[in-house]
Amino acid sequence: MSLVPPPAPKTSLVDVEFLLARPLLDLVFEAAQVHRAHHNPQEIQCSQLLSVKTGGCPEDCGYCSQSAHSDTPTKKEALLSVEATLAEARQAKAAGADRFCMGAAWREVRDGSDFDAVLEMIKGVKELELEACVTLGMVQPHQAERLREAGLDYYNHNLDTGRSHYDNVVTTHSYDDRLGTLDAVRQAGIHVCSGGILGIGESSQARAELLAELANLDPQPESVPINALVRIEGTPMEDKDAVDWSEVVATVAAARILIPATTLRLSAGRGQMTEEAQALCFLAGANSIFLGDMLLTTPNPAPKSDAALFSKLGLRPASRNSSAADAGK
Ligand code: SAM
Ligand code: DTB
Ligand code: SF4
Repeated sequence: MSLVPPPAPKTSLVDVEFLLARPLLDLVFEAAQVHRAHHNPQEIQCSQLLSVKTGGCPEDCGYCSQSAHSDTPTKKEALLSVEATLAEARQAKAAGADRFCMGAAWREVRDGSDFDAVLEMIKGVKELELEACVTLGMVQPHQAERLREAGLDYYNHNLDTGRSHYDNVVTTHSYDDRLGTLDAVRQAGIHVCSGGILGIGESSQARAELLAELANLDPQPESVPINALVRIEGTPMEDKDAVDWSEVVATVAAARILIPATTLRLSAGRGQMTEEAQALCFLAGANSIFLGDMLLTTPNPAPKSDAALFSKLGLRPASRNSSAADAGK
């Protein structure tokens, strides 16, 4: 008799399409139950983002302000210094973030002085007792190992959309390239942060494909960002219709049901959502946001308005345990 455990059942495309087609409030109700079985529903993990290398990216991702293929208001800059980056990280910690995420507009990591500087940034962020996350484009296994050795907790690399739509969004790298990077990150023992964007011309099938692809990663990603397109002047997607709030809520709810243990981030696009729509996302299982005035190159809701929203909803940053939160009242 074989002692090899049977493979985990795969999430099929039909399963996800069925979920997304359910009446919205039924879906939210189930997602809220799954959420409460796996997480404290009052706690929201708070990350802060910083673009450490902005613009001039050789990739042609159609949504992105930083692609050299698009003429956008974002201009190319050199890599920030380690000192300037750590000064931002200190401020992020003081403002309540527990994770600092650094983004570089690179196609891929190249060995050399810039990568060495990013490794120093990661070490410095860890010394501040913050979790460290980076998003640097494609990485090879030996580079992922070096990131892990520097203390990196999370690597963000989104699948962005379903495989059938990917070539309509990017042509300079492939879906399998993205999966290869996620594999290198996973093999190095770094937590995987991978999600997608809504509103980039995808069909509901492509959305379902994305969720099935993420749910079938083994192990499932520890962090899943759901972004709604921030329309950037000069990109091929500047005139896309805004994604309806109900579709963001449904996607969040389906992701929570399919990937129950993950930290599910309501990521770019909150600035275009009402408080009520964000509240439904939190009810449906979103339990992470970016704090701070800026994402990478575009604005994020003001920290004051996020604090007011948390107060109305009885939410608190996950880094403040309940006794600390009570003491602060
Ligand atoms: N170069 C790296 C990469 O491609 O993974 C990292 C940077 S990229 C800005 C990280 C993610 O941000 C993208 O994969 C996409 O999901 C999201 N993103 C980028 N521009 C966006 C926009 N205009 N609106 C919403 N999300 C966006
Ligand atoms: C993710 O999924 N969203 C973040 C983070 N990972 C790196 C980036 C959002 C970028 C939004 C557009 C901008 O500010 O340039
Ligand atoms: Fe933007 Fe990243 Fe694509 Fe470069 S690889 S264009 S930074 S999303």
